[in-house]
Amino acid sequence: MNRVALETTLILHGVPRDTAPALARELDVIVRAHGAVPALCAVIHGEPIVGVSPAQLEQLFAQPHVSKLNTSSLGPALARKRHGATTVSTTMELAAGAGVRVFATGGLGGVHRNLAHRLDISADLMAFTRFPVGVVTSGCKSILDVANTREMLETLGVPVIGYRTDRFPAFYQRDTGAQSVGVDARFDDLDELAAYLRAELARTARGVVICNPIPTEHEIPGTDFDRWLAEAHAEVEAMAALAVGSVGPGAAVGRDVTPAILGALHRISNGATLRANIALVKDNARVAAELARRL
Ligand code: PSU
Ligand code: MN
Repeated sequence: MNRVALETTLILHGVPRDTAPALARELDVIVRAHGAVPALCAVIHGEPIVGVSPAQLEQLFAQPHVSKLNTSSLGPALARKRHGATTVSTTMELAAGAGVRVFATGGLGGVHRNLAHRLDISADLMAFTRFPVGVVTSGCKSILDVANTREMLETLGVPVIGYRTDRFPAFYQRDTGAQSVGVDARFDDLDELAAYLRAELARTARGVVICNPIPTEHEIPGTDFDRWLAEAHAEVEAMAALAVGSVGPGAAVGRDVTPAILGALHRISNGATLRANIALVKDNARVAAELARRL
């Protein structure tokens, strides 16, 4: 049925609340304009939904807080009839269960930096070994350890495909310069990519990472980004340090790290990272729709 799964964590936690409803609408329009049917995923009152209605989305926006669910916290949220935002891992789980084979996101979760201090690896990566969905993504967020995230996908045996690129992109950047890492195969033609994807998903129970780098005109220069990221990390770490051993407000550990750093970056960069984020997600929705239409 040409459906394209979309996630709600990006909408509810990845961008500021005042931009979120417009982004959700735009993604819906883009997917339809390219010949596919959007299926926004979420958990509402413990019900897994693949194709959230506008009224249900309103309901989520009206909540003061909606938990970000990964594959480990999905089950308890269902059992307790909670609301939840799906991340890449849980959107893949719901999409696979509903027979949706293509999903558009912004960037994957991955291996966080500073591994020696704390082991923090997103459940997104493991999800690719279990759910047969092609995920169109601009690589993994450059707030992560991009090279080690790419290595981890290799270790897990997950195919990493470059759409019109042979580098593994780093979200705000098409490539990571000196740290640049490659993909398993490059496809320039959507028909050929769709044929490969159809065969791969039918042959294995694995997902496929389809890298679509940020459009060149929206790329953020690496030197600007590195400066902003250093500031954002310092802020988030200072907050976390303040809260150690207490339940202090502002503590960002575990699954709160990604939204905290993204939020700090959007602020520090004066909205530049937010604009880039929105641009790349929209382009990924377009490519995902083009693929879904061909499956
Ligand atoms: N892409 C974005 N913004 C986001 C995310 C992805 O452009 O907010 C979300 C995705 O839902 C992804 C999650 O699954 O961040 C990763 O979180 P963690 O590192 O805690 O696994
Ligand atoms: Mn994590």
